[in-house]
Amino acid sequence: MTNRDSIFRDPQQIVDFAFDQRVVDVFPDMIRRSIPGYDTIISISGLMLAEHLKDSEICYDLGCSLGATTLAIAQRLGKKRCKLIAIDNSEAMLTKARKLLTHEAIELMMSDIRQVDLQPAGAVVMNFTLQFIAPKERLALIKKIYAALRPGGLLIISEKIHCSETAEEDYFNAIHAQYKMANGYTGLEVSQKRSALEKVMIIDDIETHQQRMNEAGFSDIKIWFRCLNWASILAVK
Ligand code: GEK
Repeated sequence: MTNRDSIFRDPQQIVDFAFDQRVVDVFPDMIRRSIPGYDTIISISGLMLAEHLKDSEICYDLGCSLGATTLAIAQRLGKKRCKLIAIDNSEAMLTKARKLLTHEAIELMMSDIRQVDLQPAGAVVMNFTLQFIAPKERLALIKKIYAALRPGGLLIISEKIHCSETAEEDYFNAIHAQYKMANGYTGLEVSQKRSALEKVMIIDDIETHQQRMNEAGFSDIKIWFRCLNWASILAVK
């Protein structure tokens, strides 16, 4: 059963958002009511990653939370015996993920993705995680992923994005706020959560993502999903 997210319902002193027990308890509800296209991104990225992996290869899910993407991949592996390594640095997330993810292909690891050594891999996914890494540390992380991937390996990154034009950005932000209210959040909840995320979730525009991936070595980069100010990008080494 999924608990309903009411973390920001009451007026409160805003502190920086953290992936703590309170968030873990409501996470599936929170993320689905907040990110347009979340279920589509998870299931289709799971499909693409499973299809791309060769037998016995490793796939990393960086910032796995409760492991939704890893589970989507596992369900599509068929006869391939791959190892799906799902990493997060929130102890509360991983404790719950351990209870939810019992598939034999999955290995959960509590680690900071900026510091972890990556083994040679066929694919890597970072769904809605890079935005929580300090901007100056992002290129090094993408370079580390590039180095770990085999030639032809796949990287999928999904993020909230800035638009290059202010009018478009304002329009998408307004519609996104309406989307959240249509999903049952109040205006106060939307604005209090926005404030809590202000310093911890720093978003880039799509061109910055593409340039960074390019600088890391990726040449084949495609936007495969876009909805308002959310996008998912795939890149092949
Ligand atoms: C999903 N991918 O359901 N090292 C490891 N994990 C980190 C780090 C770090 N340095 N920084 C943040 N995280 C998931 C959703 S949520 C996105 C990903 C969101 C983890 C953090 O603990 C959290 O679990 C996750 O990245 C981001 O598709 O809630 O908006």
